[in-house]
Amino acid sequence: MMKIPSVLLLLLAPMLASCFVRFMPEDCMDIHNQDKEIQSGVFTIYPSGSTSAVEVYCDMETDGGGWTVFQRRMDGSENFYRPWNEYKSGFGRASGEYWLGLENIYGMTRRGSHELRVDMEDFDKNRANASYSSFSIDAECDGYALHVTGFRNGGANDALAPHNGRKFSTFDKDQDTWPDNCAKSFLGAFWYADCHQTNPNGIYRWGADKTIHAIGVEWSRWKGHDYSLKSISFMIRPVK
Ligand SMILES: [Ca+2]
Repeated sequence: MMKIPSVLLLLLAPMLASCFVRFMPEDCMDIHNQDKEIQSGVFTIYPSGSTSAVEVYCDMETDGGGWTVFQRRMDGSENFYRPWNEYKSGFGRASGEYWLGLENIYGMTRRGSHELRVDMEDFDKNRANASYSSFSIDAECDGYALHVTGFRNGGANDALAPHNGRKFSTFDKDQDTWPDNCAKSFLGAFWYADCHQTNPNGIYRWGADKTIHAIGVEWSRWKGHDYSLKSISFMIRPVK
């Protein structure tokens, strides 16, 4: 067998490596753009560079597809009453209920314009959605403040308007505009104001429940403050 001089291997190494550049999608739109036929499911994306690999659920069908889901409730299997560090880095499983993490959401939206779509379902199989033509969040030093405008009604009405411009709060980090602690009072974590018109990270309660006011997984402008939804998801994609 012919021996290849080691010095030649050293020279060839960068060339060989360059032939195997890994596909590292920044979001679900990158995956969708590479293969328009690919179906919804769990994929690995790199929202903030090569060391930021994270699993997400990609919606490749709704309104043309390419959506990266950053929040999803569907069966009450995951605990969403969690501290700041977990909302910062993310938790749960991409195949089920999860929160992608504020740092990952920031990493995605800082690169350019994004739109947001919120889909929800009640326990009687009714569905509704709310879309926003512009969505971004600030960096952690600015409280991951929410910027959402351009509402389009898909039957759910607008429950996010009062949250526009608000910082993110958890039970252990109160950045809301209320004298008390919204996250503690309504058992969630969100861009609370004083306090909320939607509480997607609240307590999963299987439908109508007035026992404790407004702590459920709710979108008040659709089902009121005392109805906890069967499912809700927040997803974003870049806007050209
Ligand atoms: Ca407060």
